[in-house]
Amino acid sequence: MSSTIGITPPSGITPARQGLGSRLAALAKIVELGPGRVDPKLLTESGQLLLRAGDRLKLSSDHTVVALAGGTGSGKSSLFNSVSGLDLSPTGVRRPTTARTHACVWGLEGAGPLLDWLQIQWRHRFARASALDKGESRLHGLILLDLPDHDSIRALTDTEADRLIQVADLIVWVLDPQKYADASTHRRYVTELAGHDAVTIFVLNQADRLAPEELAECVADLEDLLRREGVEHPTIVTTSATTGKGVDNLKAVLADTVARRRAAIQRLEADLDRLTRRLAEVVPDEDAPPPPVAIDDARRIGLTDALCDAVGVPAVGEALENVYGVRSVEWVGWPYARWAARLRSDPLNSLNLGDIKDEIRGLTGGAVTAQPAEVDNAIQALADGLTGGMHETWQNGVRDAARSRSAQLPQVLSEELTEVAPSLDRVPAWWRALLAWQYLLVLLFVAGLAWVGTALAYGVFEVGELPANLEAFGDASSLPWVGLMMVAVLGLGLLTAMASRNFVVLGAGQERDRLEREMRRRVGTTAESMVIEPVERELARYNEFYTAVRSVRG
Ligand SMILES: Nc1nc2c(ncn2[C@@H]2O[C@H](COP(=O)(O)OP(=O)(O)OP(=O)(O)O)[C@@H](O)[C@H]2O)c(=O)[nH]1
Ligand SMILES: [Mg+2]
Repeated sequence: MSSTIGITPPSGITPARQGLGSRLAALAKIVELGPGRVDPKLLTESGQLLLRAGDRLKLSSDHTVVALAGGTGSGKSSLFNSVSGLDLSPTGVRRPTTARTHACVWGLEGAGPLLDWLQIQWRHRFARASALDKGESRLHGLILLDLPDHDSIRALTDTEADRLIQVADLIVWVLDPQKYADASTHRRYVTELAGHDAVTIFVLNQADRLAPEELAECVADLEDLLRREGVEHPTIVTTSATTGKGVDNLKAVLADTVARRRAAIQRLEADLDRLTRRLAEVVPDEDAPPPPVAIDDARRIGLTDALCDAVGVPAVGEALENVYGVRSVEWVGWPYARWAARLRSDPLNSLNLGDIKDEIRGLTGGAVTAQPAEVDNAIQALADGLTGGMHETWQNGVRDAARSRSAQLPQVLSEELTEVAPSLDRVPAWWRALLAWQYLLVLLFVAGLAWVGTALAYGVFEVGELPANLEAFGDASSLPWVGLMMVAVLGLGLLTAMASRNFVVLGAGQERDRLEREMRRRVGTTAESMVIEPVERELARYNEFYTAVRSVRG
């Protein structure tokens, strides 16, 4: 007796067609964004599925394409004839018998383009005429395909069976008791179509060859085998094409599928699910934090800091501050101290200044050796901070984007910094004013000296007579006052020099700050265009991809 065992109604996950549409749109996005990041084979398969889905959804939704597949001699053609009630497809003992796919259509209207798409030859298309349809109206919309066997050594039939197994809405695996555990059926297709429970039926044909208890054993064994292959809820129907037992059960399952008109969508959904599982391997788990969309301020600052260090901005700033300090002595120092130092001809002083100037010119004059290794480290640190949780291929993508212009970066940075190189010979106006002031004081001192000389010569040693209008200069009593004035002048000069020192320190600090700020700004702008922007583009691409994978999951 034929029986229907383990029929599990396709689970309730039957999203509306719109759901499938948006999932397919997400898949299209993945195909667009995936190259270079996703296994090309997977992308090719995704592209093929998109094409197939596009085609199938455009064609008749009133028809359900059911393919009878299986090894040669299992009884596909016999079952095809038995279900259709006509002797349409030759059966035989010579293997393999069926070379080209035969199709029988219940309700031909509108099926033409679908049959064309399935590439069924005209002479192998059959229709159940309305006169013959009595009692068969429940199968209206069924397109039953009798495939060539899928394991034939003949490449032609093999390809055709393969092709139609890929595109049919529902696959009916026809197995016979001798070969149901056939590796080629199970390994090559069943494993690949695991997860397609809703659109796969297993028919154990030639049931008449077995005793009832043997049949039950066989079914249990097959069920076990299928579960092991990953088919969670196998639908198994036992039939005998020759006696007709169980064929009605098979028809009932087919009628149910045809009536719901969901097989086409369920098939595409199952294919999509399968792809999704593989695609999901390149994105983090659901509960992982979502990837960053943009680079936050702290990371931008971190990168700018690191690049500033790599090009030696603080060193340039410090050198500038030193040059400023050393040079200021020439202008705002106490002239007497300077002259005394010169007399001592302290070569170290001028050498130092020369060295510092050379250093600063070196740092800013194109020879800014923005240490490539340090630049690279800075970029690497940025990329590493962003890619936590990402799949390796996307981590590499972000890293590559960050490094995309790193070869030119040191050069561009040094060019930028050269433009803001400080003018080392610039003299602030207040330095000039102070110099003039100090020289004025020196003049006063010299005048005082002359006065003292004159007073001593004419007032004390009385070497002669001064003209009447210059008598005051020869008056010895003026000596203490003149002396006092000279001490005051010296003291004023010294005080001015000391006060200036503080202003010089302040000014040097300000100059350094101004220079460093400008350099940082330039480094920041360069980092923005050469590192941050490419990385953000890649992050945006990853985010789109990530969202698409989420959407394709449905
Ligand atoms: N006893 C018995 N024999 C069957 C049954 N179904 C098919 N056969 C026989 O098995 C042989 C092969 O049947 P086909 O229907 O040609 O098998 P097929 O799967 O179409 O084979 P290919 O076209 O070569 O792939 C024929 O001799 C059939 O008569 C069945 O249920 N019981
Ligand atoms: Mg056949």
